[in-house]
Amino acid sequence: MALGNGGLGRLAAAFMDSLATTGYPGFGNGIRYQYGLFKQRIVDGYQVELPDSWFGSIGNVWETRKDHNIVDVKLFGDVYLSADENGKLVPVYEGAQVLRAVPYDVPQIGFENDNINNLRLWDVEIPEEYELYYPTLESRRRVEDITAILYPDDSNYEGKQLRLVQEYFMTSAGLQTIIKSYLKQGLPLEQIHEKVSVHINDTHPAVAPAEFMRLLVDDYGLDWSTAWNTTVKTMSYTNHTILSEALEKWDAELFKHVLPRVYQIVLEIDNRFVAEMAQKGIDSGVINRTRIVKDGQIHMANLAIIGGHSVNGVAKLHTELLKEDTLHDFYLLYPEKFNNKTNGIVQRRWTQIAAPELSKAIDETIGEAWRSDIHELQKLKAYADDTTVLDNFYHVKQEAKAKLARYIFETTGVEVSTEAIFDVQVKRLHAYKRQLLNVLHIIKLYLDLKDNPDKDMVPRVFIFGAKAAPGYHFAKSVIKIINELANLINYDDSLQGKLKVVFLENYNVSLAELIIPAANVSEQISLASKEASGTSNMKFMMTGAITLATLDGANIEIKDEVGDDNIVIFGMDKDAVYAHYAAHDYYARGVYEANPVIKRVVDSFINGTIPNSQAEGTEIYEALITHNDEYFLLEDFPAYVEAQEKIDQLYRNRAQWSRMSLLNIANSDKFTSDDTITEYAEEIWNLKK
Ligand code: OAK
Repeated sequence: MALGNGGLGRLAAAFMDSLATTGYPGFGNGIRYQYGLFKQRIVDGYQVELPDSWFGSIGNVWETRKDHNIVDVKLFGDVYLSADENGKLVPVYEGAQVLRAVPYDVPQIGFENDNINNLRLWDVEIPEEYELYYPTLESRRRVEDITAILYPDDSNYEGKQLRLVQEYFMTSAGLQTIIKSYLKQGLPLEQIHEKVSVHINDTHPAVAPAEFMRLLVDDYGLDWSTAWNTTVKTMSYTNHTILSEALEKWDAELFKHVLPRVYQIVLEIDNRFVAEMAQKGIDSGVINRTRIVKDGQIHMANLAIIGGHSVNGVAKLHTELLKEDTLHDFYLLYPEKFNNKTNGIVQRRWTQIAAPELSKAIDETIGEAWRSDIHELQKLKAYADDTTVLDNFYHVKQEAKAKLARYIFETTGVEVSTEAIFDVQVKRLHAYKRQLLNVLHIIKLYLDLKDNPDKDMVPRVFIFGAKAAPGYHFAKSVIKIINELANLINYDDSLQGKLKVVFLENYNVSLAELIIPAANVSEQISLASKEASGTSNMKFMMTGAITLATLDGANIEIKDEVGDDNIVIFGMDKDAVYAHYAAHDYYARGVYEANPVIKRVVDSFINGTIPNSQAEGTEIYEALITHNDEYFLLEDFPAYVEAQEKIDQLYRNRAQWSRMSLLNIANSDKFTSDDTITEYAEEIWNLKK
């Protein structure tokens, strides 16, 4: 089910799997989108988006509709406060739209245990008693739109009303169900935090603390401070990005229009927060930067942090950056709330399912115990100098490469040799991830080979997979350039097959299962500080690719595990990047003019070297030179070229490369999501198996 965009969604899937496997009672809530993330086709080098009608003709055989768990969700209308018979002010809600939230449950099955957890996907329907309010097809369609389609933006935020409705619809339905099921145990509502934890996975469900307050106060009659106390103890929040363009901020007028009662509650939370902080003598600048409602906007991350007891980042560096920069003011107010939970991956999917031959080779070397206890992989270290074992693993990789080579030929018509280095960058297309840096290097290799066809290099196949958000113009231009570069290079006989470029359309989890085990090089080249964690980096490591990386996200922790000799690191670190921000001293045109190699590579975007891409080439040239290269590609370029030359040299020594590869696999156990989820359960949720 493509019910997510990129790393954030796949991580949620991993956590659901790990919760069931480690035996924790953990349940997911999501939206039963009719259409998941778009299917990508490449036509004339351009991305074309097609609908992902994943229900097909047979529907989803794994789901069960649960009519007895239907709840209603109210939107729009007017709310005013009126005194009841005891003089207590109660909200009166008039003219609201009432929608039915219908749950479809999808079992989440643990690995070789008897645990089944539940992923509840919410669909929307018009309640029978309100049918008359929807006399036209158009009015019915507006309701259906709520669960029609997943927004295809990754790490980017669009302030669209329908999106707010989607977020609230799912969050309210989920929270109502949680309260009802808790109350069935006959326990007092004000102690719900002792039995229940609600985790806010990025800010998309960050309306949760306010909605929980509404339910506790309005629907169940708790007084404000009792309700607030239990809300904060129930809620916790994970931040998945430091990019400011991804932080959700709703226009206050829009929010008030869609959720009039929740808006009042948000205002009350905000007022009380400001009063409490002022009373504690907190600096007014800090209060202003951390409050929820300001400048006509509702800051959702602020609501999640104030309304919960825990805030975590998803890799060590990311959490440090949250504390010292992005969320620094909050860190001053609530240091005890901050903690790190480095991401992980489901080893079962990325070894046993995606890499069966590799899994068999591991069995033959250390036995089968690693299949249920991934930490057994460490035993592979003992074979780092065993030539028979290294040879076996080498052939397993060759087999995976052959499988991918066949797929490449069938889908693109391009022939690639398995003797070449398979150099892979697969992830969402985003400027900060710097696919363009990879492209600059490919152009350099191409120009070098044109100058000197006898250049001594190990043949290289550069493999890309990436979806661009449909409205992200620059990202789409990069896709077009990659495809045109591929056309230029793949059919030029003078290159003697030393260079190939392949863009595989419709990158998704299934394709990842084919591509990742076949990779020799894992490109993790985001600008230091920008990639919160990354998780494909872990999947590549676990299947024996060598990581070529900047010191960003979880790359740093991968380096710590494998050691400097078994990874290739290059480029600016986070301090160098921040130093440029502080000094405002980066000048891309200067770098370009001072370095003839860079100049030649960058000029090839505008001088006709890459055919059929004049507009895209100009856009990229301008991003780099006129708009001052926001992600410092040009400064990192020489170090990247050097790192790539190191890869070339290392690969020539098959024994050494195989040793590095084996040590990567052996140390990858650190990144199992089973352990990540155990840390969430023990340190944040206080959850028992
Ligand atoms: C998407 C939309 C809004 C905010 C964050 C994202 C997102 O996908 N973040 C990604 O989360 C992954 C899981 O934690 C991380 O590995 C990626 O680095 C991060 O970009």
